[in-house]
Amino acid sequence: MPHVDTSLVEINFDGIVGPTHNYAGLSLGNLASGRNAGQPSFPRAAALQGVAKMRANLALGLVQGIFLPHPRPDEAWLASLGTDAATAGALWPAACSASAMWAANAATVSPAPDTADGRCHLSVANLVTMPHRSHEWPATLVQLRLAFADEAAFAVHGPVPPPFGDEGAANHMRLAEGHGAPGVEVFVYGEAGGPFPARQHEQASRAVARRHGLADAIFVRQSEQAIAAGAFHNDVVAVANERVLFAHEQAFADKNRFYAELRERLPAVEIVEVPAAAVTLGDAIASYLFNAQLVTLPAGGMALVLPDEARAHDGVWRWLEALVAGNGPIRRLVPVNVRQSMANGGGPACLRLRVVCDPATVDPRFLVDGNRLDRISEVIVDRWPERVSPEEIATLGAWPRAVTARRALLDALGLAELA
Ligand code: SUG
Repeated sequence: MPHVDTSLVEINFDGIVGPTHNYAGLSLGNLASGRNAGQPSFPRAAALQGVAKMRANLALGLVQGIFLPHPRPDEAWLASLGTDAATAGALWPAACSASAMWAANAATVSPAPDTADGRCHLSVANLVTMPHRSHEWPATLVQLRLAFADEAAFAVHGPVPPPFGDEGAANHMRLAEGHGAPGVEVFVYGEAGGPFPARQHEQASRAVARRHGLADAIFVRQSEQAIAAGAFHNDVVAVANERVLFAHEQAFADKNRFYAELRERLPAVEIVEVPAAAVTLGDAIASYLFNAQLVTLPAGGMALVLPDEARAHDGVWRWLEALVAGNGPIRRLVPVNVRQSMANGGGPACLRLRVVCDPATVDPRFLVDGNRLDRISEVIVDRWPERVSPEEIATLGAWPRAVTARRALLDALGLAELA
């Protein structure tokens, strides 16, 4: 039996949806982003949906963390491009994007049992493929360095240098006998050639694995069919938790080789595969059933925290109900409403970054209980815009209301140093 460190638990850090949340159609290959381009957005509802999801996770007995919205519009980024709010033109929507909410793209995390120096390693993702996401990493890095400042427990790395695109944990899965046991880390990369950009470069994945000092890593190519069908990240077609891999049959380019490798490294692995005959790739992407948080419940068994859209899809829901009725490890379905995020291609799993660590080693300002979520909700209700349209965004100037709203949240959480 491998050594299991029982002080280590999985914490889900959710990105709080910022006050500039909008639909600008910025992500080629992300079908929801394209479909909803130009629609009005509802930042207050979006942020409250995120808070409700965190409450649902707390109710399951899970430990919950947060990341804060970034300064948007990003004036510093515009200045580095020689422009500003008045003259940004086509760069303006990218400067305003609230895309940092999708914390699964914030970083790749290798828990302590997997790394050579026995610390939990985090590499901030460079997100270079999409302009609106490419300027997230500096503000993410500041938060990672603050939340995980304990150098005995954590090592926080800067971004992999361009041109190697790295989209963080959305293309990374960890399989282990338990959170506190040594794990196999799986890096899923894309390859250019299809109709949409492949956002995760193999060399970025390999660089992260080397920097984290991983003893056991597997590199797997995402299938071209999956990217072409709209799976712009692996977490749209697969998710793993402890010894369970839950994946679509067409998620990987060479699944037989991958599964064989996985079984060799982790004989206890359980692969729950959804056949294309039951759920097509198109239906998987439309319903986002794989963009679920697959979590271990404190009382035992696993739950899938999935979007309401999965329940609304008859075929998908029937398949899932049969799954939990069987004798497998996934015992419970927990649908949540994250519709505002979903309309930009971000499901429950996109909104969170998983970090396996001892909660006592994390800056407590980044952890939440019911009371802290109440405080966050109050600021959102008070300060977040109810509705914004793209026309308004185009004529807002520097968007002072968004700037003061974010500032109020930082003050309420004792994180004014992030201003
Ligand atoms: O990078 N959407 C995000 C969604 C990210 C989802 N993350 C994971 N699958 N882990 C993206 O495509 C849309 C922004 C816009 O169009 O306004 C956007 O950036």
